[in-house]
Amino acid sequence: MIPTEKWIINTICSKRSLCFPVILFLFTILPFLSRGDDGYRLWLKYDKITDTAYYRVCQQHLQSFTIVGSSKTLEAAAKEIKKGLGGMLATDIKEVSFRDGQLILTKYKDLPVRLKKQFRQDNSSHEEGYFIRDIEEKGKRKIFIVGQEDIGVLYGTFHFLRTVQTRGRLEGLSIRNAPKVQWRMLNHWDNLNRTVERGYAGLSIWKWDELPNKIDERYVDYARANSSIGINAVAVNNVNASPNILTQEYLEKLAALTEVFRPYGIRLFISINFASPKALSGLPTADPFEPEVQRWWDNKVDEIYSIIPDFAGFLVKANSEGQPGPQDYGRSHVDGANVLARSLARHNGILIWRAFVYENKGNDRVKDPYDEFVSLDGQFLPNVFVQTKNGPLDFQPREPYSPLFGALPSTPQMMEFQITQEYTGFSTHLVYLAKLYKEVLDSDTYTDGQHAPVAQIVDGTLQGQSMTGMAGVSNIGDVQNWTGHPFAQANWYTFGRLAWDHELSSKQIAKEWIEMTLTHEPKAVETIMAIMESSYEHMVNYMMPLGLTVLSSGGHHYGPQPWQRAGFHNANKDGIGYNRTSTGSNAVAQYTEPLRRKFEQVETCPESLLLWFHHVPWSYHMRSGRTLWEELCFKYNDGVDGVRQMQQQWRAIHHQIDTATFEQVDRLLAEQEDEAVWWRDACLEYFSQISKLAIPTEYEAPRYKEEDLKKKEKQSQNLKHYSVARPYVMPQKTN
Ligand code: BDP
Repeated sequence: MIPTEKWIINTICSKRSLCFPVILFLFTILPFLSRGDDGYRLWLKYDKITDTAYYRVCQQHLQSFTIVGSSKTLEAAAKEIKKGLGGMLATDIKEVSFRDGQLILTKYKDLPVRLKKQFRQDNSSHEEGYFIRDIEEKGKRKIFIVGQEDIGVLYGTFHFLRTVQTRGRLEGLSIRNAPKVQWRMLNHWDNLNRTVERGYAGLSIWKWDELPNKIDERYVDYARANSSIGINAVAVNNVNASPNILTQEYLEKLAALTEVFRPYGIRLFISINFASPKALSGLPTADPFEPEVQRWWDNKVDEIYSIIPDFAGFLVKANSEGQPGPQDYGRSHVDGANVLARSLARHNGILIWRAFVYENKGNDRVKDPYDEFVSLDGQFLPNVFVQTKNGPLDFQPREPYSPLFGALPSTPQMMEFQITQEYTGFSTHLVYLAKLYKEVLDSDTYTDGQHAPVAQIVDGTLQGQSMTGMAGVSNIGDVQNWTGHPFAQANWYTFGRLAWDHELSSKQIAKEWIEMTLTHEPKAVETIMAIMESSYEHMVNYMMPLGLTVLSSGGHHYGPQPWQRAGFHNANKDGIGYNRTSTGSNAVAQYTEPLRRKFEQVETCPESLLLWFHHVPWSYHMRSGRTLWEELCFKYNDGVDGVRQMQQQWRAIHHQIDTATFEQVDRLLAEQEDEAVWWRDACLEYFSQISKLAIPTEYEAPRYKEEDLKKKEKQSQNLKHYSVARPYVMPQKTN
């Protein structure tokens, strides 16, 4: 039990002479002592093990370690062991000789011959792979963490620490692991002025003005956290990219970051602006067919590699939402991508070209990525990835998977998920996104007429792609706990874990994260798991149920504004929804059979996507027996009830949670409840006016009436702390 401030003061005051100086001292330090967990350590908490039986086992077997070989990566592994086990056992972990070590960290090739033989079956040929084995050697128990390369040793170390953090059994430990996807990547949408596009957790963690001279400790902890979940690449700046990232000044800053990333196996990408040759060197054009443009990129790429020898490559948003691109010169995406890819290939660099393109020509924009890219399949150079958002529209709460997955058999395709919650509640709402990621990865594409989940296209097993990757748009900022909402950390965590192994279940990942981050008390773990597992569907229900999309405000996307979004929901007095069948935009034709037929028929279309594919009469009979209008009312109210249930569940376990964290989440859940009600009231009020149908009386009366909604809408326009898009605007040339 931690003594309260009052108790301490009373006790001391009973000894008069001590009273004044001690009180003065306590007032100075108490605010720091009682602050609680600030969330900075993320899931790498390493607090002392309180389960005495487990503690004893660890104390007996994990007092000392040996590291075979030397490199910065192995040093990082040793540091992590000392920090991790040192924290959990509350003791110093000693580095000792091979003979005495209880825990051995080594590469396979550095093992003595007899052990190499013994472990032959376990060895993974994957360069990032590792195995962990508990064996008895000459009467002593030893745990081996063995990597194919140094980075495998580090990944194995994090896996081992996770095992202890989640109180896994050590006896007979036998683990063999390697990632399923090659590039597991975070994409930061961080601007060079430190604002973060769609970031809700403060400013960018990259302090460009201090770099390259000052290395913030946070960079190291960022690298540790990423490495612990297997992330091996980051693009540090916004896809709406400033050309300045390519100046020598910034390249030097970037080089300093790579020094921090390298030991942790993290490779650097940057987002570039396609018109950089014009903006930086005054070339008259950025036309990819102009030899001087190719030369410019060659020189720039050479310069980058002379400063950052293991530079990974470029990420490019071109001809999308006002960004410059090859189409400005009548060239195709292939033409644009290949000019950059050619320069990068000379150094084994990679180009990631985004498929998020749409023209705003009044057509159904969800068709654009497929229409633009399918005909280009097979024409990109081998070092080009096409990066495709999970759905065909834009990170909405629920979309069908993007039909580009499966449709580019000769092009490596990188999945792009959003971790930051642009359309899913900012950093105010508790929404566990593993559910969304899994739903997409598990979607059957029926490519080539066979069962083929999106995951098998992403990991290359179905179409034999040589490069594979998964990217997540980061939710990280410079606030103390990195992500704003403490549960938003779980989305960063889950993204990394799924990118490493998409077969893990959302439950499994949630359990790990909870035990590493919040509590080990079984009842509380169960309850939090239930909260997390249900949270995604609640959010879909109170924001955009039944396949509705983009009902959020324009610009900042905070809060509901369905009255401004008619083009997305098409509600009128007869019905609601976007007709994407053959009688409408025919986007359904982009899916293979039997999906096409399934989506085309209103009777067979999954109700969760009904209004994505169909315009449906308000009186349509749903499977529940309700009419569509009644179902909509039910869903919105159900979503709100879901949040209230999460509040109750959370309150029921407050004794098992650190006080500061408990209170923060409790406050946020109250805000989430209010915003869920706001969403429900705004959407139902508006759709009720359009459909001329009343909200059934069985539901609670709205909290927000029309005039309140207007007020809220106005207020939200002025919310400064909600980050908004600040695309880079090309400077006007004056001469
Ligand atoms: C949209 C965001 C916008 C991004 C864009 C993108 O609103 O800020 O720039 O996606 O992915 O969802 O490029």
